[in-house]
Amino acid sequence: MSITLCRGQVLLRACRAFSQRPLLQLRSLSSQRLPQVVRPSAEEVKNSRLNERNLEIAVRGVHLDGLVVVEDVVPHHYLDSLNIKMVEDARILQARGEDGPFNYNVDPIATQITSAVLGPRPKWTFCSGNTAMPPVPGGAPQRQPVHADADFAHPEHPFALVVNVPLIDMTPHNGSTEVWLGTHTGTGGIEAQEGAHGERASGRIKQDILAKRVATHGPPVQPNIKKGSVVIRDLRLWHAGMPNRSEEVRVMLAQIHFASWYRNPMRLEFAEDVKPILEGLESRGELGLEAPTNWVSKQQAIDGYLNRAFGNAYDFNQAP
Ligand SMILES: O=C(O)CCC(=O)C(=O)O
Ligand SMILES: [Fe+2]
Repeated sequence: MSITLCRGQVLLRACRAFSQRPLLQLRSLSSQRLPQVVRPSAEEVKNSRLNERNLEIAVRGVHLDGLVVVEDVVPHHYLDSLNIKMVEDARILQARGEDGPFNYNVDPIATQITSAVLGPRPKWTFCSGNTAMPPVPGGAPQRQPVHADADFAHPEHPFALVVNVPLIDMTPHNGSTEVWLGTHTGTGGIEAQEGAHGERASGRIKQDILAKRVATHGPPVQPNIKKGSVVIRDLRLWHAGMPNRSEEVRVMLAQIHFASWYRNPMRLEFAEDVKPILEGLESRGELGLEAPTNWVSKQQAIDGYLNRAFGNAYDFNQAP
């Protein structure tokens, strides 16, 4: 595990001006489908490698639900130090009224799962985070519209997986992401969406289609995700950022792993002092990823990381 200076940015939900739509009237179906959770043994955690049985469970979750949770893989001391820095940065960005970035890790178990689904050596070209800010005094907590991050004509087989790492326990109270399990396939792709790529709320799912999905499959879920977990989500899965009703800033790291054949032209941007860390991981056979990177000086990285573009300014499509 390594810590690297990253190109990404923190998305401040409080600042993201999604149009507010009435919440769906959800018909309550008796059983709510929860995500598959993998609980690795101490041995697996120590070796940073799932055994065959747990890897099968994880791969099944990703294929059938479009999402899987792996508990207890990221050491808390690492999350805590990152959280102090990122909450500080989030407050700075909130005060500026902008969206904005930070620091990162590569988790071998996450890469083991993404490689099992996407094929060997996925391409890591996006490194960022999402921050759910507590409501400002007098402000109403906001939610995002239900959307897919794949807001373009995309392959119908797995091509990209988001690796999310919450820095604190994530609950419905502090804005755990709402997920619509199983919607990554067979739901119409971009036909189900409105809001073209580049618009503020691109990829949002049409209201009538959401209502139909609830009627046939029941409501979505806001799972409790334990600190230390890694959540792997198909880029096509419907989901939404939810209001944080707590007093604590909720930061969630986000990387994207693309299949090696997927022609996404994005590149990471890291400070030069990260190079030996990635090279070290690679030489020990521990990286398991392609990481196309633009190297910048440490000063450039520090000066620029709070001024990067926000989430949907990035293009996850592939070259023709
Ligand atoms: O912060 C979250 O819970 C999800 C945010 C998200 O999906 C997005 O900004 O695209
Ligand atoms: Fe999203």
